Amino acid sequence: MPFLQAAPVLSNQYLDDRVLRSYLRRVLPRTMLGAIEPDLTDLGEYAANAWTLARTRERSEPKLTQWDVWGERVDRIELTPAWIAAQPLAARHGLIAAGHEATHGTHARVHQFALVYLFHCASEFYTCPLAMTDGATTALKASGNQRLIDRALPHFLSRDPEQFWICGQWMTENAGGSDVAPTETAAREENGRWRLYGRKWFTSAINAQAALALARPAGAPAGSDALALFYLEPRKPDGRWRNIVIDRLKDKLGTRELPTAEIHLDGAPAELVGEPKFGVRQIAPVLNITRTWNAVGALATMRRCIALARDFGNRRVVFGKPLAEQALYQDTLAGMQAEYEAAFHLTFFVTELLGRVQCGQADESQQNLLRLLTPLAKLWTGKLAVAIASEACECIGGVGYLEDSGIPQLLRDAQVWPIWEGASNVQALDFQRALRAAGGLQSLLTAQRTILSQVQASELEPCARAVRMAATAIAEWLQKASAGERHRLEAGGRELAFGLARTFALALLARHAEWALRAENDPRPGAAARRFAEHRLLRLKPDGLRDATMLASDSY
Ligand code: MFK
Repeated sequence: MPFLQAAPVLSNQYLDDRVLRSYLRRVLPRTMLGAIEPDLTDLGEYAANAWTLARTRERSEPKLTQWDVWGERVDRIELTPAWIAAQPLAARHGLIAAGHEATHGTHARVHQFALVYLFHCASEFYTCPLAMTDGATTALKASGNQRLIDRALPHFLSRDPEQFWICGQWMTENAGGSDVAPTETAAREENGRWRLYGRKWFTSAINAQAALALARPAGAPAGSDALALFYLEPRKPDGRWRNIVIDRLKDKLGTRELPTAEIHLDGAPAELVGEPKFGVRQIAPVLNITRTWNAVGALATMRRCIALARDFGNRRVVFGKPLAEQALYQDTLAGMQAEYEAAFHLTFFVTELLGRVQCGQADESQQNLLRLLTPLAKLWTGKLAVAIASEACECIGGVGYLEDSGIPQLLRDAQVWPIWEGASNVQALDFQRALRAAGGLQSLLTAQRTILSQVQASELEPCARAVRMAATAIAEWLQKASAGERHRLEAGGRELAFGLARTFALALLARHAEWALRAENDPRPGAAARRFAEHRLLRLKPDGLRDATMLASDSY
């Protein structure tokens, strides 16, 4: 008998998901859950099958053909089979619509993001344009531009695959990604119509039927305040580009199925979304929505990696018994699971807040809380997804390092979470921007205390204690850092953001554990909370700047 290893398999990704299902039972009305469960089950089945299918067929990537055989510039893009399947699937499951429809009131966002979480790993990052489309929907609604609302939203929110459109977000240029102030794309008004001229350096999902772009109106001063936000439909009904040239598709570490392009705009017709300035303020709703999608996608990556490592542990026998029965393997999985469960509750709490804010049912403190927690969730989950993907790769060992196991792709793809939509340091700085606007941590600390007051079980006391101790340490650190120069606070910004995210997440996980114990007699969330509390919550440095300048510029 030759030595064989059994490949990990996935069962229905909804029915098999204890964490998601337990959470939905707590937060959703029973009738609503009953109504949406068949759809969640369908997507869970699709996700499991897509994993098997992806392992058995030839890998494909989008292909750009710039010239046709007769010498005409065509810039035609062929999409992967999963991308072709994704558009009708996204429309039919309402992956954007569900988040905006009134049917489930304030629960609309929880419903939508449960769908997104199940779909993401089967989507080959089709969730990227979906995220941008959701963001564009939110930004256009906020703009009050009725013409564009009437034009674009019926497409973005359609459940009809024939009508459904996706929307790109064209911000990044050669001169700047994190900092958009040096944007060089110019907008000129010609014969009563705006036209854009310039180069966009990263345009994700270039096949989108619409896009939002930042550009500087001719004659406007330098700086980011002078940028304006424009809406475009990049192609004519016959598919030809409207004064846009696709220079190339990017050769990326991961997300290779996603057609990310470098483009030239050579008089592309566009429409102003709002006033011809303050475009960053107008595109900010897109950033906050896509950052939420980012956190949900990162969570989906973690869940997928843990599911594969766990299943592998049941199949792989070493030293005479399955890995799953070995103490150190169990301990490794437990650590991953605890981190993921905490991240899950933080991320889905953000979606709950988003639903309430969107329905006008959030007071000022809850609005502040959403603004504060969004960059924290994006920052922490992005980093954690890479760590968990790396750990899962190691769990599966040598085979996990081989391309056709599918695990390296998960690891490479995971690396995008901390980068796009603003890298970790951008999130840390955005959190400080939000903190200044909110006038401090009050809304976050008050919410955390309220959540913690619902944790009564004695077995969860170590968790409550860990939250209280961390909150005190953070408040003291912040008070000291805020009293100094701003760059001292900035230097500690990453650790402050991680610490707050982890502490708030522990409070949420402990609250869910309390409910699970009482309502379902399930001790597992409590075990996850205790385990997470044992992990380090904070790594605040007494002085973020001490030694940093010297070490950062180190050379022989
Ligand atoms: C499942 C898949 C999900 C992910 C898919 C994503 C795929 C998309 C791929 C990409 O396109 S990646 C490119 C994304 N680019 C970024 O995320 C940009 C990163 N940089 C930042 O976020 C910077 O912080 C920013 C460009 C916003 C800095 O710009 P400014 O102009 O220097 O900032 P400033 O002056 O502080 O803010 C201008 C206004 O915007 C202010 O409002 P007011 O004018 O009313 O004072 C800010 O408060 C507001 N603002 C900025 N960020 C905000 C915000 N408001 C709300 N929320 C925010 N996050």
